[in-house]
Amino acid sequence: MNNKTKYDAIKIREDFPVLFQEVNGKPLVYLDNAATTQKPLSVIRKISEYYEKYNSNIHRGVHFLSQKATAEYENSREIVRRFINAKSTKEIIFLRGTTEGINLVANSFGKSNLKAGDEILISHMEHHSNIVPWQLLCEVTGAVLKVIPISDNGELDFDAYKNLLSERTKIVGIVHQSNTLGTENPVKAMAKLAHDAGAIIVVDGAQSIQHFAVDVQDLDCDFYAFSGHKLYGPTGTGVLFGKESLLSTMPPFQGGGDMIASVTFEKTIYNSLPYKFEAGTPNIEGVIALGAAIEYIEGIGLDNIYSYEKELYSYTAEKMSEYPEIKLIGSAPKKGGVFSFVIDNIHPHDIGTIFDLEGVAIRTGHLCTQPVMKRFNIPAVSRVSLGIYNTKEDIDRAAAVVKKVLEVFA
Ligand code: 7TS
Repeated sequence: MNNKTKYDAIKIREDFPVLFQEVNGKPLVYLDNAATTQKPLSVIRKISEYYEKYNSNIHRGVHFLSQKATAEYENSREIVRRFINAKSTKEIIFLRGTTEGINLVANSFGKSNLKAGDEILISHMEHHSNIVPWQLLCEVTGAVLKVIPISDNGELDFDAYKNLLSERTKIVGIVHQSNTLGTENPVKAMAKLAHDAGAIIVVDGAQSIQHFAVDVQDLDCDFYAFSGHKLYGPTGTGVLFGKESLLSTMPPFQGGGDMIASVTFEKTIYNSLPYKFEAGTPNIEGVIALGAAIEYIEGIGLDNIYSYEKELYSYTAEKMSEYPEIKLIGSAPKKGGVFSFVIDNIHPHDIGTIFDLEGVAIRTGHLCTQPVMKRFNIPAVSRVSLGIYNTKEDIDRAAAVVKKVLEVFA
């Protein structure tokens, strides 16, 4: 699809078989895309193709099947490199997801570079997976975790960020787009300041990679982690981009097969990049199908996705504003397709249950961002999160459920 072609969500929907079913007697509406996205047929077929035609272990067989599987796996690496504009495939590490990517940086870079008194700076809107690995690192190194505050509309306090940076700061960890507030953070400007202070920056891209174009060289981030399953690809797959200059100095995260060049009982020599960080048999079919997912997304075009989802978010906000009982959590001027809300005196889990009875899937709870809940003094939220196949009709269905919720609890 080029920029002149009209975005056709109805046509895109047809590529997603799971969307064509009834739930509780109503046609399914899927609005839980921030938790995970559905998979297009091209991804599902790529997984079957692997098992039907060339299931085999990679990087170790001279036989045909192994060579074919290895070529497909490495082709995905090149697809990812191109997708995020990394300089080299040496900088693309395949892992289980965002969580594992951040844990790799904390364990490998963190343990070998941080000491007592050093500081790690994260924001108040981080997902638990960009909080806990740093706390674990602080426990073993004596480093200190510092938190950049956020404003009442869910924006990062950029002045506070500048003030918190110092020669003690060694790592800045920041979410590119918040899963709860939708806030898009100014990663490029943050990277510049982090580098000026002598720190590295690790970006949690779990909620950005599927919504807008990411260029790791332009952002000048040191690490960028994302999950395949939120990018219309398989679960159990993910990517950690890391600058070669850093990865080459870092020790392995795990030891085992594939990550070595030679092993004796006296000494092991590690494999070259990126294999040094890919111990053991990976999710081969998942990584191969992740390549298909990225090609699918590229076929629609991230700029098209970005503008369509912006438009659909505006429609969502407008529809929901018809109910004064709804309180939106997160209204930063720059935000993506995430609408988290609370309604006084109605628990989000009750809201979620009524949505489900009406065939509309949304997420409720603390969304693995308990500090955000505390910041806004709420126990939990209900969240509508948009994907490429959602339509205005989906939003109308969600708004109709809100009406029902208000009637039930009147
Ligand atoms: N970072 C952010 C910003 C996330 O939203 C999530 C998952 C993760 C990291 C972890 O990703 P994983 O693939 O490694 O598990 N977020 C959500 C969510 O919002 N609802 O369910 C999972």
